[in-house]
Amino acid sequence: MPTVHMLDYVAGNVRSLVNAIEKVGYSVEWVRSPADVPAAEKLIIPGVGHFGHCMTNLEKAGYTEPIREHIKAGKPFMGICVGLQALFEGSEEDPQVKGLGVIPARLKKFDSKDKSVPHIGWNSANTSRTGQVTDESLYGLRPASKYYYVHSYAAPYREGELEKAGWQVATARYGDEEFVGAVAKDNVFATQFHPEKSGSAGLRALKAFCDGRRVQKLPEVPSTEATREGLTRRVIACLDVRTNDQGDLVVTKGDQYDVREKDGVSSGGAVRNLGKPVEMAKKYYEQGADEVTFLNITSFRNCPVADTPMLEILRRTSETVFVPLTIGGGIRDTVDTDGTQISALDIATMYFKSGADKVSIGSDAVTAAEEYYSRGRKLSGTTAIETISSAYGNQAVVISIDPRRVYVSSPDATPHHTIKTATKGPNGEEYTWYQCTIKGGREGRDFDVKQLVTAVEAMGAGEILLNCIDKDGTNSGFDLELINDVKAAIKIPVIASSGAGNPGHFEEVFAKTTTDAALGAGMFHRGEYTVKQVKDFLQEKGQLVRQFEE
Ligand code: 1PR
Repeated sequence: MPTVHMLDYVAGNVRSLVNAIEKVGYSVEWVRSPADVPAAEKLIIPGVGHFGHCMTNLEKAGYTEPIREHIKAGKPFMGICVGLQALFEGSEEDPQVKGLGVIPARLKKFDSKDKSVPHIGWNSANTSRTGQVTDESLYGLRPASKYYYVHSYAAPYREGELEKAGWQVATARYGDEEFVGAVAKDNVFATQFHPEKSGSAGLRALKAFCDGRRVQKLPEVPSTEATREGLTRRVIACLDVRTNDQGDLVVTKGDQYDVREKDGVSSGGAVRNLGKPVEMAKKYYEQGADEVTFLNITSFRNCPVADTPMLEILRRTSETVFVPLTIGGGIRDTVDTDGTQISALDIATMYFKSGADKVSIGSDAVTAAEEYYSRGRKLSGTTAIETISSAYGNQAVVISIDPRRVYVSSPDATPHHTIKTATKGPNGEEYTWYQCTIKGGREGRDFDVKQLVTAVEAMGAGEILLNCIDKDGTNSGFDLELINDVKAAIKIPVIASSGAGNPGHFEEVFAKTTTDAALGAGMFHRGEYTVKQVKDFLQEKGQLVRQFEE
């Protein structure tokens, strides 16, 4: 296999990038010291985390000069995400830190006034923004394709500016901000999106770089409608995974978190078995799922941490599924079966190395948030949320919440934040608060969802996975009241979950709330609808979606 060189300088999920490069027919040789750079013909710099952290690491390790030399020598260079940002002069994220200065512009934070930040999801990298019809594709980028982005800082696009300096630019739009999605000039190509997480569209861009095919012919010139810019509606497939009574790891699905069969005698109350995790993840990827989430719902039971079968599931899934993978369950400081202390950060690191892009924290986040308030809203710096987000970036930390409705007759009946609800309680109560639970809904806490989300946002969480026990498995639609209430409290993106029973429920949650993504489980697992049917329905209703590309 021909090779490309990749810089090994930051923590993060480089496994997916290696898998993607291998998938397009190349093998990776690691650059482990500055002395290795001159041997590289094609050099890729991945990047995660903060701009300052990335640049300081590069500088400290002595990489900046060799990288400049590589670029100056005209050898192929590709920067990905923070690897693209490193090429700029600097960033508002860490104003005192200098970039490589190859691109004459600076990065700015997205404005969170009217939208969630970070910008997470699928957006364009469109080289024909000025409306000129072109039949050329820059490094395989297509104006109608969508690519996976996750970042809070971006280079604002100002028409003509970078072009004057000889750069070709592919753009994306988030709210009313237009920004640089990809840039290319001579031997340099850089993407703000993650090609390794962008399905076939991303693999095509990686392959074009590896093959050295800067300009290609587009198979067809797309219509203006097909090139609509903006963040697409994100549809996520979720797999609750656990070992069944025979010891096999299966995808299961509960009704209000009860995953055992209800037909008593014939099934013996066995754990519902809906299929095999790796195969099902691949099926949903091919139906167009924008992300796949695995929740280990009986995390680390009686198993040495390093042998947890979820690691193998991630390794195998990340070889064939090129969209973001989230893993949840058991992300907390723990004691291994041999008595060794193992930190939440160590566990997360194992997952990232095995192919996860994000980890999802449930029970531990509730405990950490309760402690945050008891300290007088002070950060400790030692929680799983803080340690993982400072090592891997906020975007890598999702908080999974399992709330339950607690009805009250009036807001005065509880110290908790209530909402007036259209779905009255069993005794006609008109108000409800949302109680946080831990251990998969087994234990309720004297703590409400608003307290939790505001605390975890302050602690550095990047996204909220908002379940609802009352709705889970009911096929009756999402809890729109809960979603709107949480959205109003925080700026980070929210994934609506629990209750999806048909494509109309997805359309409803996107139309009636400002949720950033929506997740389904049972309706997909039972084969009632495919992810593609959901996407087609959203598209018919005028909502912007990404369709699976071969
Ligand atoms: O507490 O950090 O170890 O994480 C445990 C994780 O496992 C949490 O994310 C928690 O939500 C999840 N979990 C624990 N027990 C269960 C259970 O079902 N018994 N599953 C469970 C949660 C909820 C959703 C589900 C949606 C959509 N599953 O992920 O997929 O509700 O379902 P639907 O579309 O079929 O309605 P920790």
